[in-house]
Amino acid sequence: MTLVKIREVLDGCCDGKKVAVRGWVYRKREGKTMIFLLIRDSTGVIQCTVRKDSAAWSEAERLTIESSLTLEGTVKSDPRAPGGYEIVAEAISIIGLAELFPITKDKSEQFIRDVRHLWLRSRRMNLIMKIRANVLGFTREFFKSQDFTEVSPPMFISAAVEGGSTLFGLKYFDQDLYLTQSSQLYLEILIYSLEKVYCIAPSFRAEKSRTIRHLTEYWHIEGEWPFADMHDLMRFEEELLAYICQQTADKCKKQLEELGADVTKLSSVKTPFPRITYTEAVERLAKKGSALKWGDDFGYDDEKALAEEFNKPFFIYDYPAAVKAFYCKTYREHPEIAMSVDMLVPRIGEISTGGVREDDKDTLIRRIREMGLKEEDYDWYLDLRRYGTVPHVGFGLGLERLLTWMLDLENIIDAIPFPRTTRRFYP
Ligand code: AMO
Repeated sequence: MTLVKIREVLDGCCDGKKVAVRGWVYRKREGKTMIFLLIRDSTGVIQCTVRKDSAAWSEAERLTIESSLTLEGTVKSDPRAPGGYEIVAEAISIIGLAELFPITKDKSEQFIRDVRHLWLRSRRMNLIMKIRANVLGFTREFFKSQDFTEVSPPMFISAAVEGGSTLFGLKYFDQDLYLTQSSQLYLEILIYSLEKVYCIAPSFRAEKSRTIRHLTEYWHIEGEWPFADMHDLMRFEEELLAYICQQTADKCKKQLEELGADVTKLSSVKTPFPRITYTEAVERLAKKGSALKWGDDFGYDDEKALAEEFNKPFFIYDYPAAVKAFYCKTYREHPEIAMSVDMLVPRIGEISTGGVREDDKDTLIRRIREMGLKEEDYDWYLDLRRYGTVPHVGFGLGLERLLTWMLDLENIIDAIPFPRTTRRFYP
């Protein structure tokens, strides 16, 4: 008897063979002479049948949903079985008999969110988490192919990156510190040693927004490199996104289909992406009846309206400096415009922000003061402009926003196993 993973049975490698599978009871249906079990492991779900005259019958009768077990039997191809194969059970050994499992079909969305630790066993969450892991893998592959070095920035920080309103403060022994909102400033330090760097790390935002695209803790894919301009940046970002989407469509096709996601949407992501300036975006919105004026920041509804027109990923660049962070470089002849770029996708709006960083010490000091920040908090950051300053660019892409779009998820909370929002932090 060989111990196999369920995927191997479903792939047709075990037809007619005696096998053992180890997993959990996903569903159970009891008839007078036959018990149907759906058994799941990390790789899939297989139908198992237990006949009344089999030695496995008495154990099968005791089995409850989510009990763990080892089941031995013979694999049989059967077009009626989901996946085309079933195991005719000969022996069952119960490992952990489950108490009455609280998740049943009639349970509300609210309840399912409250028992996240159990809901993560669902087929849906299993598929999402696997695709998420693959997306992280493709991201690393792409950065590596472009000679980037992966680095590990700190999560405890002493000054804001993205403005004070979304900072989480904490007591660090007897000091006041914060949780990082972005690793950008630390990546900027590292370019002076490693040049092209990236990280995939958590970012924290004390954001009260209750939308389908906000978490208080999310995973941030951030890249930074020297001797590059806005066009290099946009080219890099679109190539990264196209690579991730195409690899996912190709390598995760089965999982995407089972999840009901649109594979063609992903395989058709091709470079170059459309690019419009902020000014053009404001004009487009005005044509749709929006009252937004030049200088205002876009809200979620504006972004969605713009994204509807393109129906695929696109860029908006050259934003008003006043709505962007202190580190954004501005045009010498147009100091009111920042060399900043957002990538947007349908339904979600912005999934990444990036730009050229201010590399002139005096201009940076002026921007820090104008934004009401304390110069002394950024002394080390100013050192980077004191000692061998270089033009450089970078961006941050929110992993969960990306997945929400890629997998057509209704809400960002399903893109991460343990979502943190204003109201959710359990377990
Ligand atoms: P920004 O603040 O725009 O820019 O964040 C970059 C990207 O992070 C994601 N994101 C979020 N995802 C989930 N929940 C949130 N609350 C949330 N907030 C942001 C989005 C967003 O596009 N340092 C700059 C980027 C740069 O210029 O390099 C930054 O953090 O996908």
